[in-house]
Amino acid sequence: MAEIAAQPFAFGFKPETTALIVIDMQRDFAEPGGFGASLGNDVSRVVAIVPTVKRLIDGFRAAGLPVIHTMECHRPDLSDLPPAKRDRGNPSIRIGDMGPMGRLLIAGEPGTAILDELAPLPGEIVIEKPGKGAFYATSLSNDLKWIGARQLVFAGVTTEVCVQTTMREANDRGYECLVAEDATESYFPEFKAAALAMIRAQGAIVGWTATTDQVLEGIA
Ligand code: TIU
Repeated sequence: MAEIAAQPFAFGFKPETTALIVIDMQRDFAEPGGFGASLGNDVSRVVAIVPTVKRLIDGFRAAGLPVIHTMECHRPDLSDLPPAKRDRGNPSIRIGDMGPMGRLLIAGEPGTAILDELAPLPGEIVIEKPGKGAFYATSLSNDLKWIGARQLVFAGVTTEVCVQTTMREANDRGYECLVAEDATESYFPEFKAAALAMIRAQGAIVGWTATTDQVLEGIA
């Protein structure tokens, strides 16, 4: 068993059963005019982690380990968008409405794309997900079984929404989960800190946390 120095204690993993999941590093969460900004958020915090996420992705690729990307998005006819999600909050424009980068959070629209710097390579798994969690209504469970993954490293946005929801889903499905602390971000620094703290509390009740350097050192 290899190890990543982590909190609350070392994360044991087998390289051959470990994958990276990069959550929702899309223009819609990182650029003005996207979904995140429509909710009133300052998106600059998301932009700031892009180089770190890239370093993590590059490390997994260099080690020959799988990189999986997710995208929060909906069908153009909105048939997978529950009114409870569309009507949430008091946004300036809603999911499916036309914005400066196309229709918000709709598959195939320019704003829904993964940021150019973090674009998936041909052959990497890309999960389009209608929920906050990446397991709900997607092929992720089957994909992870197919590649034989048992340990999952997480990066992406936002820490307390889609990253944490997916980690909790993965934890309940028997995966050992670690989130890279500096390769995830929230629009609310206090929510990020709280999410990381609650993930690793109680003896890693939901998972482990480590820096990108610690992860890269562990998988090298
Ligand atoms: N990807 C993700 O976290 N979706 C969100 O809607 N996050 C918010 O923090 N709004």
